[in-house]
Amino acid sequence: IKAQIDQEIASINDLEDVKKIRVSYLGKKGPITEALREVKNLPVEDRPKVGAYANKMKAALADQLTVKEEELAAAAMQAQLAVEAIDVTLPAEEIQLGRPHVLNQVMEDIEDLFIAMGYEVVEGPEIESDYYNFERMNLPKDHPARDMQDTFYINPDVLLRTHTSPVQARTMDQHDFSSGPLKMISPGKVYRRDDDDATHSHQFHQIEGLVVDKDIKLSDLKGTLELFAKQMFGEDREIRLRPSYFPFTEPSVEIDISCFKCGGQGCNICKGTGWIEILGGGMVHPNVLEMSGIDSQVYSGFAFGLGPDRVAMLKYGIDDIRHFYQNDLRFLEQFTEKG
Ligand code: FA5
Repeated sequence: IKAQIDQEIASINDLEDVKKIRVSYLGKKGPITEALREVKNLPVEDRPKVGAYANKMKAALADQLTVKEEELAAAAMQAQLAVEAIDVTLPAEEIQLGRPHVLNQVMEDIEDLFIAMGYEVVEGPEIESDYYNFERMNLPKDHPARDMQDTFYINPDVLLRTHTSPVQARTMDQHDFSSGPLKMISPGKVYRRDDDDATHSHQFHQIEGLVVDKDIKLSDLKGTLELFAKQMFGEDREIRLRPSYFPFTEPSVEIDISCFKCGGQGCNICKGTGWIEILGGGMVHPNVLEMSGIDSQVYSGFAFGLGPDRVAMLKYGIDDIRHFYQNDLRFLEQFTEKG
């Protein structure tokens, strides 16, 4: 047996072989265990000698197998280290760092300004019902003013929202005035069947603003937007209100911002007039308040819809809105985190 064991140990290749030898020689049915079991049947005088010899063989084999196991484990570790070796002297590959899109940066800057004025940020769905997008904005079916905002319909009752104004209705429906006035902004994507050109895109962004409380006046809207313009673009900016029409506000205004220092940043998109329209707004129409169950005799509000794409164009002197959506890295990389 000893010679056979030695031969088998010499031919071990892996841990599986070690296991097999251990089971076949040291297992319950192995020859050594068998021999030890037989000791009791031997003549008394032979028992100690045979027993001692079998035990010695058992211990020696167990030791040999343990040594083999350790050798195999060490060899496996060496092989793994060789495969996983890292050459720390190799030059590193350049990592391409991402950065926030310039439009997201501008939207966050605008949000921060309004948050500082106590506004809450609210989100609404981009896939919107006709009911919230139009009817709750005082635009019943077949109202001619629906032509101002043609959109992409998913079915006759569901569409891609044309403006962020439906979030006004959704928020007013929820608001409890016993907790204080309603002051919210709602940023997001909107969609229109507009032909793309330098200042129009079929998908663009808006930031809705809404304040409802007792005694809110048009002058509050003007003061708020003046503050916004000066903080966003600098103290020398001015705004001007032009009479306009939206079915959901009365009176309605369009608000332009001055392109200061003509010939400088933003002038090209002001088309020589010195002004660019960046938002629409007005006093919330009593019908819109009443549809949310708000008593228009007691409460009044102002609302506005701001175009951050145009704000970004003005801020950075970008002459074509389409640059924002073409993902050309040469354009996008010009804008660092802080603008
Ligand atoms: C509206 O969408 C109204 N919901 C705004 C409003 C809200 C009025 C609350 C009253 C009360 P208007 O269609 O003018 O209005 O769009 C608002 C702003 O979105 C514009 O001033 C402009 O900055 C931007 N805008 C409109 N159409 C496009 C377009 N196709 N591409 C890029 N920006 C656009």
